[in-house]
Amino acid sequence: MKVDIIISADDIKSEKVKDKLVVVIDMLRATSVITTAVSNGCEKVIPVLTVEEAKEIASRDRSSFLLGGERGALKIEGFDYSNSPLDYTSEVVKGKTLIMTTSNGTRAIKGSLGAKHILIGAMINAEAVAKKLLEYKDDVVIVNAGTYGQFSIDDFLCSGYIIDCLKRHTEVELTDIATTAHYIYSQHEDIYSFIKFASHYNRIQELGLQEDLNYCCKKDITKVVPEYAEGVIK
Ligand code: 3SL
Ligand code: MG
Repeated sequence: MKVDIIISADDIKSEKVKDKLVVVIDMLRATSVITTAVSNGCEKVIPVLTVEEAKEIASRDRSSFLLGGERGALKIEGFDYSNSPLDYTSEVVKGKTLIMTTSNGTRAIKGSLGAKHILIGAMINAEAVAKKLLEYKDDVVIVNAGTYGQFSIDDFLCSGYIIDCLKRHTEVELTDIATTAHYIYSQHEDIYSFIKFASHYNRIQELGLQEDLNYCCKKDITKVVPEYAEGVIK
């Protein structure tokens, strides 16, 4: 199994993801939100690029559609919830459809169209993602959402952990960037000793959202692996 990494949503090239097994990672916080919502019984998540599109879809059935996401890490005016995974409890999401737009994560998901499978990965479901990749048995491209088109330490570290999980079960052929992600993870298995240098980690901390960070840095608290197909994540 070959494993490669793309470092941000802006760096996705369609020929790099075409027919590949893609894992999209935005551990802070979009893919942690999606994984949490689906784990807690959300029926489906519809990722969209713009606030206007999200509001238009939600207006079709306000009783079963939830609006969630962020701009600048903050709740969007008129939305039900922000991009905090802790908002998406089973009381809130059970049986609902979440319409979601975020700065980087939803862009990375939609930018990966053309892949054979698009899995949603985070620290909280990394081991389960690795197991699903082993089931699908194909070459893997880990798409890091990154932060506003830039490389982001958080997603890279999470990629390293998923590679570590894969390596425990199979032989992997890593590109240089994938080797680097795995090396950095292997030196920082506790996560905090390296993620503390990530600019986005610090932005979320400055907003007083340490509980979100603690939650998103937990490893393997769910076995749910959401998958994006035909416009919806389930
Ligand atoms: O960029 C995204 O998609 C968000 O997850 C960023 S934030 O953590 O909500 O600011
Ligand atoms: Mg992010």
